[in-house]
Amino acid sequence: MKNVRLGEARLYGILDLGYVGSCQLVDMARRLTAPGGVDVLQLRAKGFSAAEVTTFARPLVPMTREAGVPLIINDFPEVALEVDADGVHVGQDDAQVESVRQLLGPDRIIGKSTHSLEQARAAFGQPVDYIGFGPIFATPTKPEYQPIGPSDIATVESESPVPVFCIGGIKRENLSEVLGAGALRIVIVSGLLVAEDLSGYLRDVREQLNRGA
Ligand code: TZP
Ligand code: MG
Repeated sequence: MKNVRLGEARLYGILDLGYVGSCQLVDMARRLTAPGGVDVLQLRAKGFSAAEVTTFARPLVPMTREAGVPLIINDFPEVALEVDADGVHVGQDDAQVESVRQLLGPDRIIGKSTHSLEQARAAFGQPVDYIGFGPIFATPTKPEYQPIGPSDIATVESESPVPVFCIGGIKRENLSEVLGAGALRIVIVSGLLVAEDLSGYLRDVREQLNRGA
């Protein structure tokens, strides 16, 4: 819920069913949210129905709550409400944020994807708690999107009234470039989900985030 301090979050992970099988969701969520892990976790299940996403989300709610990590549901506000998740993430083509806010009430987190400086500025006037900004680099996780590069990160960071999570093709290997461009918070999807040594990967990323640019 909102009492989670989103502003202090630096690392956002996504359980993406494109990389994780439904049977591995709980185990991967546990590993991602262990101490030293992600600060926010999203469930992203493209191509699955609301009923399926509800089934995936249910066991994640008590375990993420126990870990103190907010759980955000991609695309399905009604599922977030049904399973009592902490919030929802909507894209440019999803429901209007105002109607999602009306459905979820004031206390749940709403995040919105933005893919340009213009879309980010438009989101600043909406009842969102954070924005995603990207894809910064090309990524197989969202292949149909043109990467926007790191050049507008500093402007978005300086203008945004809400936390900004830079996303898209961000890995341990290019993180310093993103931080150097002014990013304060990042999302890593495939980098974490396919890491051979997840805890080592998380440790390296957190070290870089703590060190800053
Ligand atoms: N939105 C913009 S880029 C992206 C999303 C969901 C995918 C990011 O995934 P990865 O694997 O970290 O590049
Ligand atoms: Mg969406």
